Amino acid sequence: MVAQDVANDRYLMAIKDEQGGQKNIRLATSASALGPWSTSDSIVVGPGSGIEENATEGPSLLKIDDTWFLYYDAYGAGYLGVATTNDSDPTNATWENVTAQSTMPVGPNAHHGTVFAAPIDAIAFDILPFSRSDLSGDELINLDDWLKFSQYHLSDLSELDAPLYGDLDGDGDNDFTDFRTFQKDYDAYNGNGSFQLMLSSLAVAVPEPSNAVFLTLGYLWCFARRGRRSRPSVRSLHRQFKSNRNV
Ligand SMILES: [Ca+2]
Ligand SMILES: [Ca+2]
Repeated sequence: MVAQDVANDRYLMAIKDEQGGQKNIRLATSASALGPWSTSDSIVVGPGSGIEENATEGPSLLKIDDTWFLYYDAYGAGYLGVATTNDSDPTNATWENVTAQSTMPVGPNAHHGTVFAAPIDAIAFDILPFSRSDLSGDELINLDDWLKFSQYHLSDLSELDAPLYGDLDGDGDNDFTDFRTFQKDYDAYNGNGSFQLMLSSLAVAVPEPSNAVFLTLGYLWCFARRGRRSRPSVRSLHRQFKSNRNV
């Protein structure tokens, strides 16, 4: 599969290399989508990589924001996987196996596949790809889920069924990583910018605010004050949120 590497003014092709019976996946580069191609020495997944030592094939490559995703069929081990890197040069990068944090097709007939980015409403998918952020279980990602997430943000989840209280990456807590994931899922399901719009709507009219809403309002108040000087980053918003929770 060919993907455009805009940052490096080139094209990338994820290939299966079977030389010497290796059956691993590497990246090739070219100035043109039509080639000629130069294959990188670096192995992303498969024998010789640090991610999967069994045979792999069927790669599909995609970049979202600053992250490259390489999906692969680890048919030697019997699963579909995905590895990511944020390196500016993915042909000479350290890749991370994020399969355990992803929702991948399973079953005996799940092989290969091609990935592409598309608006959720354009392909008529339901909530399934983002269902981890549907904390209320109503097959929607909306205000109710945010209120539940924010209520348990930075809380000890050891006595709870953690995924239902905002532990979206399965490491037993509801922290900044989970916050970023919730924000991305919310925007992916409702449209880019919808998370910020939802927060803004809380600032103007909430009939009988719960404790969680009060926290959110405090969060937004800090955001508004800082916004007069400059637009805060997501990380700085989180710091303020964390500060409000500790009051
Ligand atoms: Ca929900
Ligand atoms: Ca977590």
